[in-house]
Amino acid sequence: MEKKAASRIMLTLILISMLTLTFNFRPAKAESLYSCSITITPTLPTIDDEVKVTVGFELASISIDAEFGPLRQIDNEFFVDIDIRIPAFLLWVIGHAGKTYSLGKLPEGSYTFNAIVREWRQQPDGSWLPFPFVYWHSKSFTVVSIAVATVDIDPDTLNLRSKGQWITAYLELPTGYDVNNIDVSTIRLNDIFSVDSTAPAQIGDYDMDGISDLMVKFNRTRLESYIYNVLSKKYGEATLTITGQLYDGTPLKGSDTIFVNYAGDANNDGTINILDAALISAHWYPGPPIGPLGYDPNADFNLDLRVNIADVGILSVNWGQTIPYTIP
Ligand SMILES: [Ca+2]
Ligand SMILES: [Ca+2]
Ligand SMILES: [Ca+2]
Ligand SMILES: [Ca+2]
Repeated sequence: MEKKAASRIMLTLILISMLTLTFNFRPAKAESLYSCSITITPTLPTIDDEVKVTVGFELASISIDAEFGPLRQIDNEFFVDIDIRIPAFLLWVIGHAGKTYSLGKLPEGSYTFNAIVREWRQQPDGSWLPFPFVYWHSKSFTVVSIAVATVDIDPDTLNLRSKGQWITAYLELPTGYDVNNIDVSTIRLNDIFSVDSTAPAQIGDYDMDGISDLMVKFNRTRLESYIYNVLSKKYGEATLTITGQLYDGTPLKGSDTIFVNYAGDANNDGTINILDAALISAHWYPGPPIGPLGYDPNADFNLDLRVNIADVGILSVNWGQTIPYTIP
């Protein structure tokens, strides 16, 4: 232990002893020795989020032991009773990571979480005395509503042959919300991709259903590389989620599912050609005829535990193409 830290602990020990003595004689003047932290996750919860509260205690930068009671709720207030024990000597402090309470999903509104703390202080003879007051630590937070957007991503199917600079998303908002109020700079696809600024967002009604929609575009090469390399999705459905905010801070969220086919590279050399076709034939399964090398998942592009005509079809869609390159 460093000298500085040791002297800090010594100083705290002396301080605790002094306060303990003070408390024994003049309880009304004594103050809490510990600090309490209450953390709400996520910081700005929506009606769609599970709200969690983490309560922890520290004494001279050391997490301290506590007995956490059950969660109680009265209207928009949550309460927990907590007993914390402060040993006579700081070196006896038992580390404790705190406790996380789940408040579940909550309706829109303002809430307060209250930690009601009773402090037990160990006396020099080893016995425990309850501090005559309870400490009340509170944290307020707000649960906001969410505008659930209808999202249509275009195209519906992506394969290695499909060309184009962008992937387009059309967003519609439920009654009571206006797509003109969407702050386009806050829009993200799968929390990562922002809207391609070289393609201006437009408001129209592309599906002619009478509900205005906002059209935004995302860089196609980057998104394809992400689906292939990060989501490791080579064949099948991929769900893409759009999030963002209205100018008044209301979050919006919506998803669409597209179909991707980037499969066909059975030998993982980056291109789809006759070598991959040869592997399908060599691993043809279950046959007849059974391929001489038996089943191999690398040749089973749709992962249905068969290597057959369906995999040939998947390969032929992407014939002659290269797989999406990695975006750093
Ligand atoms: Ca679609
Ligand atoms: Ca529309
Ligand atoms: Ca290949
Ligand atoms: Ca297959």
